Amino acid sequence: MATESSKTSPVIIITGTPGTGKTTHAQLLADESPVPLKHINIGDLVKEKGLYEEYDQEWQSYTVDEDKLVDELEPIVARGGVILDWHTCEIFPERWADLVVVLRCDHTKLWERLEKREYPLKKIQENNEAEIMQVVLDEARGSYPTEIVVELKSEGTEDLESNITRIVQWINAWKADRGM
Ligand code: DAT
Repeated sequence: MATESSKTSPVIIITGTPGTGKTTHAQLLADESPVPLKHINIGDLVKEKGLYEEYDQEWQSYTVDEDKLVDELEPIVARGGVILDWHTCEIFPERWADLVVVLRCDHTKLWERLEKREYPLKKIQENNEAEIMQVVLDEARGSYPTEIVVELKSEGTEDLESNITRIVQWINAWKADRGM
């Protein structure tokens, strides 16, 4: 669990299989949040800061240097007020997170979204299978206390809007709990 500190804004992890809508949610949440929240797209950060070991041509993705990534994020996360947007969450220490949102999407819809991204077939298949097997949800449940892990459907704009409303309500309750 996140340690009590002088944080005035929470740390929210938004995770899910690639294509489930993490970045879309994180951007909208950063805009609509009642407290300042900085959206950190981990994939972009890894590229920008060179926090990887190599680029895997076959999978067209970076092999992340997890120690470097955690070291880079530690001081930022300690201040609070961030949304961490990544397709995996188990490397983030349990104490970091106040809320972990796991986005879910029907696999047919997910396949279409990943095809539009022009992912190699192998990568589409792997991600699709991971979504069906709820790999990210199990990982989140295995890494954080059950009460802070929330599974949300992300298939259409109505889901997006209701999810953001729900997270904003959660942020208001988080503030109220701290007398803010
Ligand atoms: P991720 O960051 O998880 O890889 P994304 O936010 O880039 O996913 O979304 C992938 C595509 O799917 C993008 O074109 C936006 C669309 N999308 C995602 N969630 C959606 C939702 N709830 N309603 C409508 N479109 C959505």
